Amino acid sequence: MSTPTTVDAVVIGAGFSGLYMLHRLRDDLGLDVRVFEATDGVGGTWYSNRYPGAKCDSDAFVYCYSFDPDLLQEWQWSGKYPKQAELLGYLEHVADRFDLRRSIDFGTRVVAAHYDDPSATWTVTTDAGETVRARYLITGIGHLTISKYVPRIPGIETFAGQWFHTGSWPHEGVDLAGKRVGVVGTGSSGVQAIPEIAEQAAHLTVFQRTPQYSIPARHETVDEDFWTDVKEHYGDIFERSRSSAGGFPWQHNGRRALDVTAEERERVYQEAWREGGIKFALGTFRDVSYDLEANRTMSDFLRDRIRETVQDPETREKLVPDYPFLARRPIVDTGYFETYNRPNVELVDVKAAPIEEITPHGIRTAAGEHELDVIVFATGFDAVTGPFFSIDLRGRDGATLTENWAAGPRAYLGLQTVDFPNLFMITGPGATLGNLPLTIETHVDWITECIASMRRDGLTRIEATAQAQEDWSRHVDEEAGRSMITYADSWYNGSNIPGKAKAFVFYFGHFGRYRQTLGDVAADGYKGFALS
Ligand code: NA7
Repeated sequence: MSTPTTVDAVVIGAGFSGLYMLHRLRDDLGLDVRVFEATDGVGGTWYSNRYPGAKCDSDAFVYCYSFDPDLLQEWQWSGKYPKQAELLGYLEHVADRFDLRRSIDFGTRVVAAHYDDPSATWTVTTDAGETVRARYLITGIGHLTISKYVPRIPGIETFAGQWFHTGSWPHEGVDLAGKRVGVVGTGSSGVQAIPEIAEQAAHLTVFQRTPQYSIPARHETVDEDFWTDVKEHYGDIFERSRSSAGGFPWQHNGRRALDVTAEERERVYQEAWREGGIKFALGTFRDVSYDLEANRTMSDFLRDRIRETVQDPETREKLVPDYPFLARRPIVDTGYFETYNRPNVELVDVKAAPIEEITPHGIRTAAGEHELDVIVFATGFDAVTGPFFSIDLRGRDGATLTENWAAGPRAYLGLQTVDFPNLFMITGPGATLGNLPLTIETHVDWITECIASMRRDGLTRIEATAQAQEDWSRHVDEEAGRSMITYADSWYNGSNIPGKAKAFVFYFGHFGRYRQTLGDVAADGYKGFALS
């Protein structure tokens, strides 16, 4: 073990969060910052998720940094929803443009971080055996990437073919030509991967537990005029996004679905459907996100689109969800439902006949065996808590997050958690989700201002108070309770992982108002935080 070096701040992760945090602390505050990144490159989620079809499913023109007007002008996206390689290229460009790589240790995983109260510092240990002491520890570890989830299906070790998780797809790709491929899981990753795998493989079997709603991306529908307009109005676009409900530059139309005629509803939904993308979920009637009856009109519209797309009656009915749209994360696709019309694609309902084991030849469900050469687990992640629990984090008096979060993760404003002074979490539990780069910028800017103000005032320690954390967590639960999220299980409430505590991991309230709250808290002398 080396003698610890001392810096002002350690940042974990070099994705959207870590890169911007580094830039602000190092280049704006002049702090000494070390960034540790477990992989060999920048990009975080966009470095790791390389499965066929991996794409952005927020509109790229706002799924990017907004902090530098020149960066906004110089970068050109290929369309609405670029593929992973393009997003990775963007983040690599940002790293080079702001000379960030020189402060990042790549291929270096933080294995432990222990807090020392008398000195109000963190001692961080890496898998290279280095120890670094820092006043501030900031996590930019993402919600998902580190903690891939592969279900424990008996017999997996006997499988004679190859298997992969979508989140750790080999960089050199996988040759699926002529192969019989099985995809387990139909979340965002599965829905993106399935159409591309179907084109490459000889045969594709999709093992679906829960059917999904999905909105066509229509990646190609933006033209040169669109980009000219966007670039002229970027200032206004981000202004609107910052005060919007979900971090996007559009709002609902101000009307209630149940106040208009069925014809008018159909017209509005058809128009949004033709435009495609995530805007469909946020940009029509105001009440579809909180009123079950209003929501039903939108859910029915989407069910009709599935039924009119999928030709085989049996497959079609398996694909129609029975829970409300927006009860799970909205999915955006390119040719997902159409894929089930291909002769080489078969849908297996594993809710009706669960997977029982993996054999040397494939997957056996209660209804029979499916022979496979390759299995793709698009089975998601142990979200939010998984990445934190992968590090031996110890707060005051040796407190651990595993114990503190046994009933579900809790954090004040999604930024700090009790017993862990000077640990800032970029988009930690209880933060908004929405258009993530904007949430990330919001957090990074807030943390930067907070650290700058502490330094001005000669303060060395900041920690969320138990009361503030408790109040915020109650508010998180209330907002979730008002939304559609309560009507289905998913990684949003921890229920995708067997045995995991069921708790809402994000704040589903209004993004603009959340930003306002953060600003008010800071203006009010960091209300809810104890500073010393
Ligand atoms: P998700 O959205 O968590 O989806 C995982 C999928 O895997 C989902 O369809 C699950 O079915 C399915 N799953 C999980 N375990 C099993 C077992 N044991 N058997 C069969 N099927 C299973 O992960 P993604 O990677 O697609 O997306 C995660 C986020 O990444 C996404 O929301 C975006 O923010 C980007 P279930 O629906 O639980 O019945």
